[in-house]
Amino acid sequence: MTIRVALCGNPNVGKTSLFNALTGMRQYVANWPGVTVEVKEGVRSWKGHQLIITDLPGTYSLFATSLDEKIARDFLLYNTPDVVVVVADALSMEQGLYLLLEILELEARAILVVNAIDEAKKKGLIIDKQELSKHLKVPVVLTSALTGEGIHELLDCIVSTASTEQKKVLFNFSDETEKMIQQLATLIKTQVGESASRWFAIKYLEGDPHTVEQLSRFDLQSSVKPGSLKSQIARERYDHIQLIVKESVAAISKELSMSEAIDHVLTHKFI
Ligand code: GDP
Ligand code: K
Ligand code: MG
Repeated sequence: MTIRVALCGNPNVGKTSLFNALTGMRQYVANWPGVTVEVKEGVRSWKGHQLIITDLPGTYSLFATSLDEKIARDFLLYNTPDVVVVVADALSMEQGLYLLLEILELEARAILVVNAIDEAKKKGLIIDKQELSKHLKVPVVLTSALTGEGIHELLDCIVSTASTEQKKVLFNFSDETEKMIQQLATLIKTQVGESASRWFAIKYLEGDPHTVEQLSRFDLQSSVKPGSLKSQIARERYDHIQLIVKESVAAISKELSMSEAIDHVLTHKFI
């Protein structure tokens, strides 16, 4: 079976290092018409499967503001890879988990990779992948692109995830927010299609410029203002992430208190 895999994540979390570890020398620059940012693809045979892996540009969110973000997002939206590997840095997982929650809204088959686990161990942090996986409802692999830890496990995980059923929406917002998302999704579903309607509704309520422009033809402004739930949606995602991190990260080092351990991983503070 051929499995198309997208590697995505925030800048500087080790995506390209993982990409190199996964594909070795079998890589090339993808020839995507109209795309000026260099995107690499590579192949890897694994247990009878052919993996085609794309190293997407770094992105903090799927809110398409920069060219890099637009490329990553369009690839996920329109090329629909079989498996999306979301790479997070073990020492600043929070922003990576935020991106993962957004990607899950696309109903993608996702895997969370917590990379630089060597650094986390050095700092005395324990990251409980079972606990993370239980809360996020996606497989979690701990890797180090530096030492090679977890690379074979990741390859196995990609193969097994590719054959699982497509995931449904995994994070539910508050009742109030869900109600607005569903109302808007119903309004736009004949235009954008049933399956993408939730995604577009969320992005419209977040005020995503690309979505607002796409939906501008439908005169929704009389019923819902674009961006009206921008901070609400972000806050609900971050609250959820903070809970997950608190349950999944522990300290082994005596010099590191529990709260210091969590502070390492939680970089975002809501005011
Ligand atoms: P990208 O921007 O996500 O593609 O990140 P890169 O692969 O370019 O890596 C960014 C930096 O982190 C480089 O200096 C890598 O050597 C380093 N790095 C990547 N993965 C690991 C890892 O697992 N452990 C450690 N200690 N460093 C890593
Ligand atoms: K780094
Ligand atoms: Mg890179």
